[in-house]
Amino acid sequence: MAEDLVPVFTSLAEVYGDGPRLEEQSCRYEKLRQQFVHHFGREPELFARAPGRVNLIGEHIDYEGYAVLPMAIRQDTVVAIGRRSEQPPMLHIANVDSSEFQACSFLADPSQEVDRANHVWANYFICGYKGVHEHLVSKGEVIGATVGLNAVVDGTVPIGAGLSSSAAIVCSSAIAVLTALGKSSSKKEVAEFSTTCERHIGTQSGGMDQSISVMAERGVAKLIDFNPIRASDVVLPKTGSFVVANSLTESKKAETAATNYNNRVVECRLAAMVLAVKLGMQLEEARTSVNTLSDVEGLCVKYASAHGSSSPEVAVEKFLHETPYNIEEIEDILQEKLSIIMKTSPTSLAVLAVATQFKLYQRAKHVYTEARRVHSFRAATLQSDSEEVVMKRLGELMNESHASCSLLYECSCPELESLVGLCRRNGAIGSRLTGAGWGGCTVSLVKEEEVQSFISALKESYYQPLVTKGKIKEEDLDLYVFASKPAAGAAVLKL
Ligand code: NG1
Ligand code: MG
Repeated sequence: MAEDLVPVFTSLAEVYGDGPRLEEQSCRYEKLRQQFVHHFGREPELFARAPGRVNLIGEHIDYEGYAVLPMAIRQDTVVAIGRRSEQPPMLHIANVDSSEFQACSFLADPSQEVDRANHVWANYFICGYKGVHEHLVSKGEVIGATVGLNAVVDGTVPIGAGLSSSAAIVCSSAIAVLTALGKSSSKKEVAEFSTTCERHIGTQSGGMDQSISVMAERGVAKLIDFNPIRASDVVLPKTGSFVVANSLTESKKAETAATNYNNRVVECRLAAMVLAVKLGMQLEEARTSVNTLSDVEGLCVKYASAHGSSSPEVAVEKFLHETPYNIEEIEDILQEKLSIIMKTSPTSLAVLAVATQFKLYQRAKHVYTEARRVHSFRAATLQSDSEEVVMKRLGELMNESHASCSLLYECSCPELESLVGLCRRNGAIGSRLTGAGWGGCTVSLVKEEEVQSFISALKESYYQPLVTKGKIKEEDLDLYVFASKPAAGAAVLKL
C-alpha cells in the first residue's frame, strides 16, 4: 500500500469545509499573505497548517509506550513560507501577532542547537527546521546547498493550555520547510520526526500531539498506537459533544520541565526499573534496557497471572510501596548511582538535580490503569448499546481518568479541580483535565442539546467573575470555552 502523504490542497474549503467559518479563514490567510509581503517584499510560495488537539483519554502514557485517544480541534497554526537567497543563508521568522511574538533571525544551519536557556517562541520553528534535516539525512536524501527561508506564523491554538500549540507550530513549520525544499513525506514519517525534533525544546514528550496533528481526519477521533505509530478511527456518539474549557492557568511546560513533566518521565522509568529487578530481571539488563513501564508490563502480567489476575497493577501493589522513595533507596535496589544510569539523558539529570523523592507506586498505578481505560473507552464506542448508555460509560471513564491524574499522577491544580467540579455540576456526563495538566484545559462530554446551556453556565460561574475583576475580556470568552468536533489534520496549501 502506498504511504499516506501529507495532503496538498489548492483551496481552503478542502481543509476547513465550506461552512460559515470559511469566510473567516479566507480573511485570515489573506492577512497572513499581506504580512508576508510586508515583511519580505514578495509572495509566500506556500502555506502549511497543523491543528492543535484535545486528548479525550490516555494522559501521560504516550511516553510510556501506551495508546492514547485524542482528536484534532479546528484551532491551528499556519506557516507562510518562501525561500530567500543571500550569503550566508538566514532564517527570518515573524509572527502575525508581532506585539506578543517578536520577529527572530537565525543562521540557516540545521546543526545549530536550540538555545534552551533563552527560550523564544521561534525555537519551535527551529525544532521543525532541524527535524526536517535530521529526517532527510537519515533517509539518505540529497539536500543540496543550504537555502535561506522567510516565514510568517499565525496560530490560533491557545498557548500553554494543554491543547498542543507546541505540536501545531512544530508540525506546521516542519511541513512548510520540507515542502519549500521540494520534498514530501508520509504522514507517519512527519509524525515520527516531529516527535523527535520537538524534544530539542527540552521536554521528553511522547508522540501523541504530533501524531494526531498530522494524522487526524475530519469527523473521527483517533486511537494512536506507538512503536510504530498507527492511527485508527474512533467514531464518537453523535448525540454528544466535547466541550473544552480553559482554566486560564498557563502551564509553562518548557520552563517547568524538571519538576513537572520530565520529573514524571523519570519517575516512570525508575518505577519500571525497580519492578524489573523485583520481578527477577538481571540488574545489568534492568539498568540498561528498561526505559518505560510498557517494557516491564509482560513481567508484571506474568506475575499477576500466577496470582489469578491479568492486571499489571497486581505487581505494582506487591512490589512498590506507597510512601515515596528517596534516591538512596532506589540506588540500593538498582545497585548503581542514578546519575550513572541516566548519564546519557541531560534532561533526566536535570530532574535528579532537583528531586528528592519519587512516588513510584502512584505513577506506575496511574499509567497501567489509564492505559486500560483508553481501550475501554474505544470498546464502549463500538458497543451496540444505546448512545445514552455509551455516553454514560465514556463519561465514567473520563471521570476515573481525572481522579487518577489528580490523585496518583498529581498533574492537576486548584483551578482545574474547580473547573472540573463546575463542569460536572452543570451537567457534564464526564469531565477531566486534558493534556499535560498543571494548568490548561478541561474536556467535558455533554449532551448535544445541552451544549449551549452548559457553555452559558460555565461562562456565568467560572469566567464572569474574572471579567468583573478585569482579568479577562467579555469578548474573549468564546476563545476560552467552546464545543469541538473532530477536525482535519495537517496539510500543505498552495492557494
Ligand atoms: P501538552 O498538553 O500539549 O503539553 C504533553 C505531551 C504529550 C503527552 C501529554 C500528557 C508534548 C509535546 N506533549 O502535551 O506527548 O505526554 O502532555 O498526556 O510534550
Ligand atoms: Mg505541548
